[in-house]
Amino acid sequence: MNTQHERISILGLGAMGHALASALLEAGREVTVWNRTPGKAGELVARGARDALSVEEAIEAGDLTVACLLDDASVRDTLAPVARQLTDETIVNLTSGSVRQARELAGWLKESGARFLAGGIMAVPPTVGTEGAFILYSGARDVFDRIAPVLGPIGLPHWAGEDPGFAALYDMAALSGMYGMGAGADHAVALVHAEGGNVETFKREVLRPWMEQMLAITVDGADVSESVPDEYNPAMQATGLENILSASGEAGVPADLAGHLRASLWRMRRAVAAG
Ligand code: FVH
Repeated sequence: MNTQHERISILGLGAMGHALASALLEAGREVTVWNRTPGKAGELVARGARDALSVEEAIEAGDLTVACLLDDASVRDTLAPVARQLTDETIVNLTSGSVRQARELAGWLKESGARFLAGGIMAVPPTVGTEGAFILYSGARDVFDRIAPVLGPIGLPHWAGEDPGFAALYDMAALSGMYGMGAGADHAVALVHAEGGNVETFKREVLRPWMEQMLAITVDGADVSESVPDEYNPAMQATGLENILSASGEAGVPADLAGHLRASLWRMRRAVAAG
């Protein structure tokens, strides 16, 4: 089938689902959208999207259906009632989740007779469809080969392997790297703040250029082994790390990067609880 003429249905019009639909419309694709809470499709409909009244209608309207919902449970909630309609349908799940969830969903959809691809979106809503955005996919290679050009406008398709859990694996691992970087940055500004420095100036003039300079070296140096290559000069690195711990102790800032991750989680949970 001609890529341009494949009809795409999007389940979920949160910030990300909306951005996906928008990028596909922009590229001239035929798009149908569905959202649990009605009334979110207005601008997309004005640009040519069809607003489905039910999940059944959305799946029926598309040659392939993309789910972009909150979590694995919401995907199950949405697809379980229409399980019998899924035979021979192509479902691409771009909802974030764990490796196990992706494998289990793949198994369940296979039993339902659907063709399935799991995905992970390496973009945020404003960067969907822009240079640098890419989408991880894993599952059946023939499904990937078919849908990659169709969904190309949302981000560069990246094949992560036949195991349906691998898109989630790479997604979660990459997010861990990102949040770890964030935890390091949180710790850095906490130190500067505790010692009376100007956080904004520090971020702009020191932290950002330094992290940009060190990004490739940090990623290339990531390792699971206990050994340290000689060229890393372990004695110098050990002194450097001791200096950070001393500076943290003097400033009264816990040098516990996992603690910064937990603090971020609690900050998000408090925001959710506050509505
Ligand atoms: N936004 C981002 O920056 C990240 C970037 C990387 C990928 N993530 C993942 O994308 C999924 C969707 O994220 P989102 O930003 O669109 O999330 P929300 O704006 O909160 O929208 C959530 C949608 O899910 C629907 N929904 C929630 N629960 C259910 C349910 N039980 N049954 C059916 N639909 C459900 C919700 O519908 P409604 O509340 O409007 O009725 C929204 O459409 C996510 O996995 C990210 O991790 C985004």
